[in-house]
Amino acid sequence: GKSDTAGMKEYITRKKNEKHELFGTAKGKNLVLISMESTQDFVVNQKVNGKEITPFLNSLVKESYYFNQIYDQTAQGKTSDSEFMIDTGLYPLSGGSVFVRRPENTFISLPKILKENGNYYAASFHGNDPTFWNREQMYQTLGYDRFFSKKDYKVTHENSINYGIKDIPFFEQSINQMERLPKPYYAKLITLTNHFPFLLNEKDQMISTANTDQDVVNRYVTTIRYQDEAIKTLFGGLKAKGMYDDTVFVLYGDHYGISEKYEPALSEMLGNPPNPVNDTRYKQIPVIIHIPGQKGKTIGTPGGEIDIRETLLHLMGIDTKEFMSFSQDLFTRDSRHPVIFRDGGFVGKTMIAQDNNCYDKKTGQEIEAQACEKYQETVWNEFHLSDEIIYGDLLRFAKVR
Ligand code: GP9
Ligand code: MN
Repeated sequence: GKSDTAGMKEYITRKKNEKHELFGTAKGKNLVLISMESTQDFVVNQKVNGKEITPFLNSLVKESYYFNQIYDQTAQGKTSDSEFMIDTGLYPLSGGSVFVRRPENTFISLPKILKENGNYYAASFHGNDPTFWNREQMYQTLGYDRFFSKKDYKVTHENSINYGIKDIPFFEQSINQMERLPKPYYAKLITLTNHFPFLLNEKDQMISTANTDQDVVNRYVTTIRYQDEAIKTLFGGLKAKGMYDDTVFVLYGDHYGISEKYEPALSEMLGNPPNPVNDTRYKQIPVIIHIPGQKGKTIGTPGGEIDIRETLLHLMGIDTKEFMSFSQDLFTRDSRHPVIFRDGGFVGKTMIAQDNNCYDKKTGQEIEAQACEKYQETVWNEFHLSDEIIYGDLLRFAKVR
């Protein structure tokens, strides 16, 4: 209705499009996006049995913009929801995956925006079956020029585990394809090995398992360590081929990996005392933006996965004022604006709403519901508007510009 349109307009114009000092510093560069399967933020700078579980990421964050307070906002669509948020700046649906449910919609997506602003070529790389999450169809809708999927890789019994090709051969083979892409390009690479139930051949294990009472948690450490090595391989390969310097890298965890059931064992491993809001805290995923030549810094502004898109577009010098999206630039994001989750929970500046209870963000002590109530309207308003756009296919008439 009318109020929805007004509400949407408010969201569009509310955006400051603040041109902070880094605006445009990645303009025209190739974009390499690395979606790290089930990678939670606690892995960064974490040791298990005295050994770092992500030595490469730990060195990378020292020379990157590392956002360490970003939350997983995916719903049932898991990886596909994370892809959807980053490409469109819209929220996932409360049920199912937009990739599966709305592939015939029009979206103002990252590939389309980059095509319009700099004639970028967009390709996605992922070792699983092309129809998984309906990617093959949805990628066409989103404007990808090419999808390198399972059929484009040399997949053998030897180089596979769990869902498919292991991350190291995946990256090795991807580099050869990336080399041939028209420039500038947007290449999205989606890892796979660190997927539940975190299986790995003994010879690929570069660290010993943890010793909690949950094997899922114990094995997670080994697949995280393997993925880290794979990413190191990718960077090494790109450097060797002269494909590193003129590129902006975005690495992020797509969603949690250790589900609630295993969280007590995780807390034990991390030495975290039990806390009612641990579940929300474990929703944190790493977001790392690496621009060769820039020093970077660690940034503790709270934000959501959906905010990756706006942050990136600003770095790439693209004006986003007209886009209907809920993404906010993490360099200027107002920490009073809640980071919202599809189950109605959220993280505010000083409180956390989880399972219909309100908690003090710092201590995790339950506080009176009133403290959370004033934000509840923003939560439902944002989801309502986002859903309207998706269900009404409202971007049909919008311009990419
Ligand atoms: C499958 C991969 C994992 O192709 O993206 O999917 P998930 O189960 O994490 O959504
Ligand atoms: Mn995933």
